[in-house]
Amino acid sequence: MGIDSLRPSDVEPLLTGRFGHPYLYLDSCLSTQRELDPGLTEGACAVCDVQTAGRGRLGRAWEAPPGRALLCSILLRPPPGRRVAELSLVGGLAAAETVEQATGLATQIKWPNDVMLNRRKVAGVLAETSDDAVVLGIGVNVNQRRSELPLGARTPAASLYSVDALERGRAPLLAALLGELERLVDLWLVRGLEGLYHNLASRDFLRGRAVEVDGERAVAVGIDRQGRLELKTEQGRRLVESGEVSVVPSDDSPLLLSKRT
Ligand code: BT5
Repeated sequence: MGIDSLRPSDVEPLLTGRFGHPYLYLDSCLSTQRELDPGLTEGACAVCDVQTAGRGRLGRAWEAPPGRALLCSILLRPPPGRRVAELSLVGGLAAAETVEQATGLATQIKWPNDVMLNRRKVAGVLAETSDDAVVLGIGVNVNQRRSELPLGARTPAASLYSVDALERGRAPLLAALLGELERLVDLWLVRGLEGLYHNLASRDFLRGRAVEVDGERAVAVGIDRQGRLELKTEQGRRLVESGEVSVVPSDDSPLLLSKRT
């Protein structure tokens, strides 16, 4: 493959909708999350080839070697009163559909913000508010070799390349991601999460799995219609609005649903 670039001259001709305008490209930046002025129009997008301080949630780091991944942030302006957390799910769905179309392989959403391919995390989403805007950051692992993926992550990582050994141009993937995100955000604006619920529920990675949430063991019932995670615990059912979920290895699970006698 020739030079795989995300410069405006390679990406802008592929954009078909509102998202991606204006398109701000940097070879290197701390984090694309810092590059969007909240006064820009909805759909403004910041992209770089490498981040020196890429971030995940709760102060965690997002790591990708130069030139291998999609690292982008998109400015959104949800109407007042809408739950920003839902936009993480919308962004996750957009990334999931884009990866699925590119690979032909099924993807899943691990609540609240991971996109899974072959049971590994291939993309992550971070929704942050800035004035009355939301900056939605999406990182997709595209051409990283196995040795370039983070080691020791709680959720093992994958890239598209690590799954099918095909090297892909990132510009068409980015254009597809922006188009998909625009379509899903428009649907969400009109119909809320309800309009995306079937798509979300059918990709629910945690459903039925033994999990640990904030130190408590539970079985994930699944993502509910408001985008929360429903859990079945020893004390009964409860809903989680946000939090950290880890999957408990199956031979270590408490078997809450069918207790051993
Ligand atoms: C996320 O956080 O998954 C949100 C990631 C958002 C990244 C994008 S890139 C463009 C934009 N600019 C930014 O600075 N951020 C956004 P979280 O669920 O907290 O996951 C972070 C954890 O995932 C880390 O602690 C690592 O264990 C792991 N990790 C780091 N880099 C990874 C990668 N490339 N692939 C898979 N896992 C990774």
